[in-house]
Amino acid sequence: ERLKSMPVSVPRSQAQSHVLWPEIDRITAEQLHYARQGVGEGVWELFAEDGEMRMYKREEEVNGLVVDPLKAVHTVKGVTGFEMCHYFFSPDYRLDWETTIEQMKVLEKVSDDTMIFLQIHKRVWPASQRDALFWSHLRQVPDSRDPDAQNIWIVCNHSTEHHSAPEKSNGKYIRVFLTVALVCQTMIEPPKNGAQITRDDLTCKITYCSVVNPGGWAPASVLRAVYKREYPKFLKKFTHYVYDQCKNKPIRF
Ligand code: 18C
Repeated sequence: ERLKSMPVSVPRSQAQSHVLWPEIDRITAEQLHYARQGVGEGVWELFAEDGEMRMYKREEEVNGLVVDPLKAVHTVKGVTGFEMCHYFFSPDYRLDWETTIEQMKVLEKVSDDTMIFLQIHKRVWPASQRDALFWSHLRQVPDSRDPDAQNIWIVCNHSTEHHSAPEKSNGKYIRVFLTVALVCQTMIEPPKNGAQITRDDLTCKITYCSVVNPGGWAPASVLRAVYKREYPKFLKKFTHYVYDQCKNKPIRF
């Protein structure tokens, strides 16, 4: 009798009981949808290219502040989408690849796949120093075109508030507002004669989308220069880092 009344499915994420869950669920789904839309139709302007990497932006301003949306695509061999997303999400590795940070703190570990971060970023002259307070959520995504494929992962970061963070208005830093998504899909070239899959058979297709509102005055020309320098630097450094970390380790899907 007791067995009959037990739930038939286990919750997908332990974060489901958290007050932020409806927002996390909605924004992650929106970002996934947005990431999967192409960069065609002339609205996106290519501004950086290096090997397989392409970075596009749209120039946009909100109340006089530059908030140019960014969309990047990249292809990296030898790693899985899970591995990429794992290294992007986990605080343990952040300082290894993130070069814009001065300090990082996990304010709340909601669950294994959801955390709240407070980061202090490096100051860019002549603007005030910035901090960022955001939830970060890692999730595996079912592929609607191939329901058997369990090979797409997303990390979504989105600005939030938290009782243990300084108020954004009286803190030492100007708080930025960000929405960031990293979506990664593993492509597998099936090895011949049913041999075991090796890293040579893997290709990871990456889409990275970001919108950062500087939150307060910052000269547009400096900001666009920082943007143009920092985003390509980030995506190259981060993907090399994951490749190096993984190359001699067993494959993780
Ligand atoms: O996605 C990335 N990282 C994640 C984990 O850290 C997370 C963070 C997002 C970054 C938010 C940007 C915070 C502002 C940073 C200030 C500028 C620092 C530059 C330092 C240079 C030495 O999702 C990877 C992000 C990689 C690239 C970020 C570049 C952001 C540029 C946008 C600028 C807007 C802030 C205005 C600052 C004033 C400048 C005149």
